[in-house]
Amino acid sequence: MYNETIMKKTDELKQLLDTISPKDKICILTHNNPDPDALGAAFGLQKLFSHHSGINGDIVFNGIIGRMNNKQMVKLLEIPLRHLSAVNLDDYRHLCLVDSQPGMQNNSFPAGRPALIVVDHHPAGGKEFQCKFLDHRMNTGSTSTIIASYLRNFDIPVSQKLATALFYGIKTDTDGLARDSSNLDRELFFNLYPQIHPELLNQIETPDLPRKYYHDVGDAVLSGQVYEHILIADTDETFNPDMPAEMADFFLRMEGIEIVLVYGRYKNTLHFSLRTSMNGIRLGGLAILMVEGIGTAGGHTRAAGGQIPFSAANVRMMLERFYHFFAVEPGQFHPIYS
Ligand SMILES: [Mn+2]
Repeated sequence: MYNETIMKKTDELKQLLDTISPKDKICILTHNNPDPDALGAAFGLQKLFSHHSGINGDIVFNGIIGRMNNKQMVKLLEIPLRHLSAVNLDDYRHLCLVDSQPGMQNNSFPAGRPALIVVDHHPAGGKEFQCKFLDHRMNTGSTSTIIASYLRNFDIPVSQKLATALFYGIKTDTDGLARDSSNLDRELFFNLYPQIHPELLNQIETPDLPRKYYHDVGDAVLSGQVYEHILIADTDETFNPDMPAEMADFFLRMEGIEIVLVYGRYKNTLHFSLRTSMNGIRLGGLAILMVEGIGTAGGHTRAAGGQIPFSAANVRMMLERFYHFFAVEPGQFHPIYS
């Protein structure tokens, strides 16, 4: 069933690419603060353009490359990136967006401008947009999977570095096929594996960490408060805005903990991350609720996050909404060490 869809989509994409002039400037935009899946997908789509149409598209992102793993990925796999602040989107004839959709809060796609190609696996953002080619597959575990299947169907040779990027994108978004994965994810995961660079993948997955990292870990652990299966921690001032996300994953592994909120300040913004191992809670919706009127948020059912301008009042409001959602009170929480 899914193979039929892919073949149909492949034909549709081929027809579209054949209408593009090699002189056209193309921008491949990721969502803000791109994760490995967005980076892998963008890198793969760039290859599709260069191989099929002879166009060297620019990969453009907004925000930051946060996690140490993601920084290593970009560096070691030599993913050519441009920051949105260094380009003018009006200079591009065509805009593409991967791992997000125009109109969603988590990307910088210019409002009202039509897209050439949009490939995503997140729930629709509810806003209408114009697009020549849309591949939106919510039952697929990663956008890298979809892009990798195009490269395979187009018979485009994939370098070791690109294979590693796509593989790492699939691996991180599906937790190594342990969650949210489809047959297509499995297929491409195993198809790419013999082509990856194992040493580089290892250096991406376990990068050297600066001492500041351990300082943030200390803050998070010492501030951690637990009530029943809920844990809340404050990483305070962080060296990297992705620390709350990293610490949220870390705390979710604690025995008995099923819901985690970690927040921390980076410059003048408070970043927070939500994680759960439970079914039936829609964390993306909760994150949006927590920032209503004060910030931006988004995410999946089991992982979500957001940002608000840092102020005591904003932090209080965000926390109050979290407590209210789970019908708990701050006084019920106790330090991890107690
Ligand atoms: Mn993704």
